Amino acid sequence: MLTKTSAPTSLAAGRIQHAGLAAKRMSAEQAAALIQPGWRVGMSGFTGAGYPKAVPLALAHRIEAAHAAGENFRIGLWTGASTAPELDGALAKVDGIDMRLPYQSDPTVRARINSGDMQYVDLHLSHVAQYVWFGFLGRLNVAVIEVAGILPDGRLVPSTSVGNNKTWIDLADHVILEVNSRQRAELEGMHDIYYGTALPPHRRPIPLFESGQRIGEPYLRCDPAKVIAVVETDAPDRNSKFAEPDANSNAIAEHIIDFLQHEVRHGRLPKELLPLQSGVGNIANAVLAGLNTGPFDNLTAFTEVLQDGMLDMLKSGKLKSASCTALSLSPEAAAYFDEHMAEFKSRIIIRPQEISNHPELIRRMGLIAMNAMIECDIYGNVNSTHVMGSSIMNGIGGSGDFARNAYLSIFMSPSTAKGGAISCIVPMASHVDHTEHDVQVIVTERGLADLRGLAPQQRARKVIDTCAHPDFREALHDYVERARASANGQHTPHLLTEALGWHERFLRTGSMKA
Ligand code: 0RQ
Repeated sequence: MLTKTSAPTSLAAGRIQHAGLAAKRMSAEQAAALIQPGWRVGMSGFTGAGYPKAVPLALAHRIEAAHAAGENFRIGLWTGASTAPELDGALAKVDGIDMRLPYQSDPTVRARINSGDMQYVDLHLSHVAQYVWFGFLGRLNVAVIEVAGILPDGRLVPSTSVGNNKTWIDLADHVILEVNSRQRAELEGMHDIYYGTALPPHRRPIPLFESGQRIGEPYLRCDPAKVIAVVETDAPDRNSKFAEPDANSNAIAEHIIDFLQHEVRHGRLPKELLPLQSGVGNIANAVLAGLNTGPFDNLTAFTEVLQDGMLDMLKSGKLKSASCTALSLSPEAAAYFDEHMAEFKSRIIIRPQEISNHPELIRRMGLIAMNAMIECDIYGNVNSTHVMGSSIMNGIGGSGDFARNAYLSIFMSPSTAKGGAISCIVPMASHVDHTEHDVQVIVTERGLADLRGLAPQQRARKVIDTCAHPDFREALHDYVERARASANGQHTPHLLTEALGWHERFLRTGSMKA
């Protein structure tokens, strides 16, 4: 159990200690007035943590007024990942975003993308920073970054996420800083910002060999001359609640724990496992809750998002340390974390997402990647992003970075959705984010299918018998049998006119059932 203490931080002397930057303080409205129509804006924020709270709202009001006056005003919005209603939601509501990247999860943004009003470029999270460095995405006009404070020499104490902030600050023509005094001063020292990345052909290995290792510095560097505005805020992160683990999530957690024990017994995993990566959402959180009462000790995590489940594991001591790029906590967990931050400091490392999601590091450390999915097909292709082939849910986020490069790549979902009308195991995935080549384990509440070393037809049998809901099992077997009888090849037999028929039937009748 952790005790409540506080540690001295240099921010005790004030949140804005650089005289030149203190002189650039202004209101959010004045700062938003500096952002021009058509600009590409790189904002901080990752899964509801560390996003700017005031300038995006002021910008949304400005855009709304411009539209009312008949003017065009939209921006390109780049972030770390999903943000919050005050940022994505507010800007999407006024139709202020022309193009958005990468991962988002806001209902208004989702509706705009799915109605065709907003362009969405869904990138692997590890690719974003390097694509901007490569010049693939054009010039970044301004960065709007939340920080916890500014030191006398202009270095920045990062907030509750790092995401792409280093890249945005390094590459943007201008920088607007939001200094949020609600973020605890004790965050200082928790971050590890690595400045050793370079562009090909000058890249060198990243010298990170263990998840708990620090290789950078605790502050973001920022040229004060680029800063055009400093805005003071005092507002909490989004901090969404997690659902209590339900029977399905608990069953999924049990299957995964059994499987990991089996792997330890067979000498394929050490008894303290390998660093854990856990995706977003309620199921991922429930699996962590299962691990917290499970048989493994001295665990480590190298992940993107630190959710409640991981904080509980740090609290209980099951987890020694956690490396992430963002916190994503419920209000209760955030309150606990705030009070006990000083003790967590040595065990939580918040890094840029180009490091937290780096394929080189994921492959080297041999992660156990556990991510949720929307559906998978009988051959093991996974859809993480699209509903019925066409509508975006959130985005691929980091799931592809981890799935391709992990030691073990596990995808999980309840066997059905929408009250049993949808089978999450389908003949053919209506969109593919993770191909059969990147998917080793599929798990639903029904069971866990270990697909390693299995050929497509063996995989199909395993996935159907182990993971599919009994309501759909017979129809899936029937599909495979008929495909085998008439497909043009026997490696991955499909009935091409029927393969997506289950999705089409759902759209027509409201159920995938025949
Ligand atoms: O819909 O919200 O209308 O009820 O999808 O489903 O079961 O609540 O699952 O919250 O764990 O999200 C894949 C979307 C799962 C998420 C996904 C409907 C279901 C519900 C949500 P409602 P659940 P979760 C690193 C890892 C991609 C990014 C990623 C995600 C809603 O995990 O975005 O993995 N992953 N990043 O009813 C139609 C189906 C469905 C379905 C579920 N087969 N068909 N609808 N739903 N299955 C972290 C980051 O990258 C930041």
